[in-house]
Amino acid sequence: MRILHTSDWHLGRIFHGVHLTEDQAYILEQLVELIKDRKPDVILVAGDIFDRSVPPVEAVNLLDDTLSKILMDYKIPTIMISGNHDSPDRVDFGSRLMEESKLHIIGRYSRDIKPVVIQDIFGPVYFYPLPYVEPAIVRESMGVEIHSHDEAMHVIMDNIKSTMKMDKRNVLITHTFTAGGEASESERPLTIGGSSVVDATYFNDFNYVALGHLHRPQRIGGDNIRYSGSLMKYSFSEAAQKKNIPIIEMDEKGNVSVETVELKPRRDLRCIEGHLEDILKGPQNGESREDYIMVTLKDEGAILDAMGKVRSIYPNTLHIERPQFISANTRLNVDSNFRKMDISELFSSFFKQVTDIEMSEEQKTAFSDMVSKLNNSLRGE
Ligand SMILES: [Mn+2]
Repeated sequence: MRILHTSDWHLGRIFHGVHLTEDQAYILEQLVELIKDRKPDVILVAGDIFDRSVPPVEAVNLLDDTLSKILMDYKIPTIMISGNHDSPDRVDFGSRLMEESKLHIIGRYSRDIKPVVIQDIFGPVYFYPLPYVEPAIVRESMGVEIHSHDEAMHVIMDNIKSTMKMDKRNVLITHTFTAGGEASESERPLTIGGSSVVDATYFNDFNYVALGHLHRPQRIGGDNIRYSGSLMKYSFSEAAQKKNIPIIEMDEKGNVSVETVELKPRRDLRCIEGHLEDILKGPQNGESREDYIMVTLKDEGAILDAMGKVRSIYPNTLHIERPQFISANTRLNVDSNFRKMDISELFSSFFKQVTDIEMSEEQKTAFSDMVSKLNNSLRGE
C-alpha cells in the first residue's frame, strides 16, 4: 500500500498582509502532479485544511479544484480530517455524499470512530480518522472526567483499540501535539496556558500514524509516527526548514518505509541579516529577489524609509527588524523577542508596560479562559 501523507495546508492564509492563495495554488499543482506520477493508493490530509473557520472564497475554490483533480481525474481515495483551525461543522458539509466518490471528510469528532477501509493486493488496511477535538467535547461524549488533551487522547485510543483488529494493518490520522515534537511559530496553540501535548505511546499499536498540527516535518521516535509538516513555510521561524511530502510504502505485514519528496514553492521565505549597504547589493549566491524576505538590519543610526530602500532590491520584503536601533525617545523596554511570545505573554507584557504592575496569576487565568472561549466560539463550538 502506498500512502501519501500531507497536512496543514492552511488555505486562505494571510502572511504579513499578503494573501498566499496563489502560492498555495502553485504548490498544490505540484502535489497533484506528484499524485499523478506516483499513484498512491490513498491520500491523507491530517487537518488544518483551511487557515480559519470561515475561509475566504478563493481558498474554498482552490480546495474544490484540487480535490476535483485528485478524485475525478486520478480517482485516488482521499481521507481528510479537520484541525484546530478548521470549523468541524463546515468541513463536515456533504461528507456522506462525497463518500460515494471516495472522498472521506471527517470534520466532526464522534465517539465511535469508523475506520475507512482501503484494499491492496494483500488485503484491507484500516484508516482511523480522528479530527482535532477539545477535551471538553470528549468529556461530554464519553461521560468521563477528563481535563487535558492527553487524558482525552488516552480515552479515545482505548476506545478505538477495544474494537481494532490487532492482526490487521491499522493507520491513525489525527491532529495533535505529540510529546517530543518540535513546534514552529505558525501553529496556533491548542490550549492557552497549561500543556496540550499527548503521550506518543498511545500510538504504538498502529502501523502508521499520520499526524498534523506541527509545521516542521518530523518523526516521533521511529519512521511510523510522523508529522508531514505544513504545505509551505508559514512563519519566518521556518525559513531554514525543508518542507516535504512523505510517501509511505506499507508491506503485507504493515512495516513501513518512507520516502520524502520536496516541492518547490513559487517564492521561498528567507531571512537576511546585515548592514543596509550590503543588503542593497542584492543576492550574492543566486537566490531569487522575488522571495518573501525578513531583514534584520545591523545599522545603529536612523534610516529614512528603510523598507522602501530594501524593497527596491527585494520587492517582497515583508518585515524589517532593527535590534540595534534604539531611538532617543524610546524609554519603554520592549522585549525584542515579542515575535516568539504567545498571546498570554504578549498581553502580560503589554499590561506591564501600560500599568507598570505585573499581572497576578488570577488575572492571567482569567485572560487565558477568555481567549480559549473566544477561540472555541470562532470554531463554532
Ligand atoms: Mn496547522
